[in-house]
Amino acid sequence: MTVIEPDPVVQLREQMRERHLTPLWELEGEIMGVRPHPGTRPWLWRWSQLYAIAERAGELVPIERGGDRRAIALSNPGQGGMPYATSTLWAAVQWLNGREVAPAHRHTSQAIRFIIDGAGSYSTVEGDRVQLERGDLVLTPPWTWHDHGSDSEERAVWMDVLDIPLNNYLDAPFFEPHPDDSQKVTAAPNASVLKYGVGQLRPAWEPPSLGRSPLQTYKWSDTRRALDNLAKVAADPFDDVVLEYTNPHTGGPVMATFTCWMQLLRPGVHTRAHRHTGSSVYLAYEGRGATVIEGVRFSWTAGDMFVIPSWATHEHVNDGADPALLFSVHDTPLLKAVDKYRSEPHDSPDGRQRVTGEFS
Ligand code: GTQ
Ligand code: FE2
Repeated sequence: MTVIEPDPVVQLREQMRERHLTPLWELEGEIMGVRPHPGTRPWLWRWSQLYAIAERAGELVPIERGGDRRAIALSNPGQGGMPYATSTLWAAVQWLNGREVAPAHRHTSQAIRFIIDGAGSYSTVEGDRVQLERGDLVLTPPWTWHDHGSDSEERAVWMDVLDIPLNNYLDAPFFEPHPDDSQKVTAAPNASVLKYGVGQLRPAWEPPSLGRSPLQTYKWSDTRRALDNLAKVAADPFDDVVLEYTNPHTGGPVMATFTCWMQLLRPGVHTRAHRHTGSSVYLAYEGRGATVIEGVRFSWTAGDMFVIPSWATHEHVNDGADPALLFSVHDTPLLKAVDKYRSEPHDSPDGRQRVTGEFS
């Protein structure tokens, strides 16, 4: 009879398991990838479907305390059933019926809205009320009171983007309902636009606002003018005529964790492809075109929303006769703040990917 001694390595492994310890040598590839393999998938939501669903929710579902908003989240199929567009970004279509109020609250997730149709609606942020008009970008910095409402009979609809997934990952969420549905308006109409809307000039008695943008609303007429002016003089090989919305006092992004862009793809433009760390959410604002993501062509028309995951190679195409406009939100400031931003151009002579399929 030979007694079989238990294998000491197997024993050690068992002891580790019992003590909630894991040896790196058994999982190195999983835990320290040689390149990003995001769960987030390239995906696109069609405006016709977003609109029909939101409209139906407007008929069936009242806005009540608890949910507070009639917002419908883009739920990326690679996010394991979570209502997240990417690993850092929440994106939603929000629908407000005429005469409705979406009650005041505040949270540590920062938010922006990009207005698709304002139709007599407003948003109040920390006592500063602005009319929402198509193409406006409205900021809700962390922990600021905000409510939305309508002075007309018509519905308003817009895109929300928040850093909810990031905030939850960091175990940093706080939320508080305001005692009143509508907070008091304490500022003159469009006060922040009147005070800070000409970015190169600042009220001389005030110190610059460094942490976040003092401008609450970026009006579409200003954005459009800047875009048309830029198109006369310069463009980027990867993104064509593209503007970043900035904090006018710093030139930096509007908030800490994500940044917003408005981009004009001129007729006939086909950009070079590249990839970078960080994820993005897009709204096709006007016109039509396509974005090739990892070899798959995502054709879009106005109102469609789509996602580009981290490190996914992408290029934009406008093969039509009219300009196409894209609004987008990127978590780049976050990646840069933690020193994890990396980018590279696509390695092919013409800078384009080989198209292997079409998203459907
Ligand atoms: O409008 O305040 O899509 O608090 C998600 C959470 C919108 C909002 C969203 C929110 C809001
Ligand atoms: Fe909110």
